[in-house]
Amino acid sequence: MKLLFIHSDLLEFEAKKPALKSAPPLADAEKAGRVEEALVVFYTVEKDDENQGDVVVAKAVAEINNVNAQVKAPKVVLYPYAHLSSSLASPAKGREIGSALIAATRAAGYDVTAAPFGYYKAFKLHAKGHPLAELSRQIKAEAGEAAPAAPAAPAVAGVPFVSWR
Ligand code: A3G
Repeated sequence: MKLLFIHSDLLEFEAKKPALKSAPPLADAEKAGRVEEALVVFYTVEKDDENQGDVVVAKAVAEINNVNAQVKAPKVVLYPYAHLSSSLASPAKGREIGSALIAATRAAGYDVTAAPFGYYKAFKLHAKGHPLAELSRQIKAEAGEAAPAAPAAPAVAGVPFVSWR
């Protein structure tokens, strides 16, 4: 799995049209979003993740914890993005592991917005531009590796972190 983190003032997105035949229709509330003060996490599920989704998801949540321990964003956006790897998981596995990532990130205590999977989307993103506002991570499961216990999110006060501005 590849992750691209953007600590942002604002993300707006809008689903335009399905990119996959398997993309289910979206409820109105799912079609568009606007999130302020978020750690935006673009994720690509890779072929190598297909059989060890639980390990990869647990490691991804640990990376979200590591990054958010530094930037202290009050919200997380999980944004499926097929452009961070040339070795993609199948759409079905991508959706399944993406859904598990959403559930695990919520279970870790984050306020999560999930951008729709399987759609072309317009988006507007305002990155904060501080030294840690743009980071990337590559996550791999070792052969036979068991999933670690789900890590909990570090507590984030309800007040947005302001010292980078
Ligand atoms: C877009 N430009 O990328 N990992 C993450 N998302 C995936 C994957 C994958 N392996 N496969 C399909 N849309 N998708 C917008 C999703 C993702 O929403 C992608 C769309 O399906 C078409 O590939």
